[in-house]
Amino acid sequence: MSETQYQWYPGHMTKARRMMQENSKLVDLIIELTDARIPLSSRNPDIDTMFGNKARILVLTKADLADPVRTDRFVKQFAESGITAIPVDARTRKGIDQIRREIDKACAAKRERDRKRGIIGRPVRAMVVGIPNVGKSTFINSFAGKASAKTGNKPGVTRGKQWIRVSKELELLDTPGILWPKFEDPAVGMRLALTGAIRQELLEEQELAMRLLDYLQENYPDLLRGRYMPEGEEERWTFPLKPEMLLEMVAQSRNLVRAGGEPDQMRAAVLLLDELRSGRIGRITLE
Ligand SMILES: Nc1nc2c(ncn2[C@@H]2O[C@H](COP(=O)(O)OP(=O)(O)OP(=O)(O)O)[C@@H](O)[C@H]2O)c(=O)[nH]1
Ligand SMILES: [Mg+2]
Repeated sequence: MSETQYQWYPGHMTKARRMMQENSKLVDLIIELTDARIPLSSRNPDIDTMFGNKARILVLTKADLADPVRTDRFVKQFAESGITAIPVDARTRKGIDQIRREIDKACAAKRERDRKRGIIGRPVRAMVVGIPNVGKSTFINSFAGKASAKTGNKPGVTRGKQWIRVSKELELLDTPGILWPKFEDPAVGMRLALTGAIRQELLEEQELAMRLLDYLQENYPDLLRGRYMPEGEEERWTFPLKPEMLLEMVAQSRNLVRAGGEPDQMRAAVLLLDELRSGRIGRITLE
């Protein structure tokens, strides 16, 4: 996979970025969402320059899909560098209460300033930012306890800005997902494609699937075997295998064959990527 494939930056993201910077002065806090499966690769390096030293909290979304052991490790690593990172599972609302407390903590100074100036009851305003499809709108909905923001399992669902009033004390600004113009490390682009932050059509499925299989063989061999080992053929498919062979193994395990009996790598790749994204292979962290 060549690096140039990831050098792109759609115009609507430039627009979104401008809108976010303009709204920066209206908010007390930035809630930065990252994907728990790729907590480093899903952090937009531009956020620092966009919002300077505005109060910020870090949320790791889709924790239900990530490897819990690695999530714990990342939370500790972030804590060591002074960042409170909170894993959430929007489906069960796990983590939401802790975020509420962190918002209160992060805004305590602001409330005190307001109080001294005689301003009472002004709500805290927070901007929710993150890469496409990371779960910003879903997060806001689970926070608000109602479906106020439009969500969908593809990048680019939210296009404009939308304020959502969570309570008398809190208002959240939903924003469109943005990326950054160039991925210095091509592996970052690959991880963003695997988790669904970049539209699939932009990438070659088979190549992506083989990279994934190689990673799974190295990091989660039991999950890989458990789901895709053709019955009674453990001896033929002894790890380590080349990525091409792993894809063939997936094809065979699901009887995906082309006319003539050759394994259908293309369909195997699509199936594998789909099963990864939906969590059916297991709880997997990709870095
Ligand atoms: N498993 C799981 N899925 C989630 C979670 N949060 C969000 N999703 C799913 O992720 C997909 C994207 O969610 P959205 O809330 O639309 O993401 P977004 O960040 O607003 O996306 P854009 O507006 O396109 O930038 C949806 O299919 C959600 O159901 C979570 O905690 N766990
Ligand atoms: Mg959205």
